[in-house]
Amino acid sequence: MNNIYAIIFDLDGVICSTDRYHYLAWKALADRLGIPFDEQVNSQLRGVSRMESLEIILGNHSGEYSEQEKLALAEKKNEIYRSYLSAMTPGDLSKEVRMTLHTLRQRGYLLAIGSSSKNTRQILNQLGLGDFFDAVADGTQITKSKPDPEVFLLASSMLGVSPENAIVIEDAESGVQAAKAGRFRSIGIRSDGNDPMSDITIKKLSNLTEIF
Ligand code: B16
Ligand code: MG
Repeated sequence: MNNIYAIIFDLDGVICSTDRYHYLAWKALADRLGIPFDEQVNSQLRGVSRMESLEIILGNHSGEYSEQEKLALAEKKNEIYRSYLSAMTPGDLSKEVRMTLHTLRQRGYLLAIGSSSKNTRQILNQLGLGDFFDAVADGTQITKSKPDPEVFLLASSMLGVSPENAIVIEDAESGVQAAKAGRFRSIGIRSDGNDPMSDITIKKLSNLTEIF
């Protein structure tokens, strides 16, 4: 692909399957609150910050909770989520992802993470990727989560590359919107191969080695 020097990866749902753990943790919280929660609601949470996710889940019930109670609920969800994370090891990094990352590095691309997650550093460390990426931009360093482009703009500036020379790899609609808002090209990962919003759609991460 022309003039691409850097590849910025989303984390949850692209590098690892922690999106499943987010689902299970939010589901446990919603069940306790007696609020309906399913995969359809969950799909709206991809790439969205923890507090914004809570607002989406609470929906019409949002006004029934004080700000302090909401912070406690988000903390409870994070506690459940982190209990899943604690069991992760380098063995949870799929061979496909490992091979793809190493091939792209060998081919000379700069590689970065752009994630809304405040748990990014822990996840990368547990997967054995703590020192791998050339830049890591995450939820601890930004004020606006996806679909705002802040996290991707931070990643590209850390790399010293302008948005037109970088591409974003995303599984979430909010992430593809964030890429567009930051004037990045984007590749969407969809198992059905159909993502009308991204510039290119691939079915699995290893397809990147056929593009770059
Ligand atoms: P945390 P990504 C996002 O990560 C997740 O997709 C989203 O579901 C989550 O709410 C958000 O991180 C915040 O995560 O609670 O760990 O700070 O997809 O941008 O890598
Ligand atoms: Mg994601």
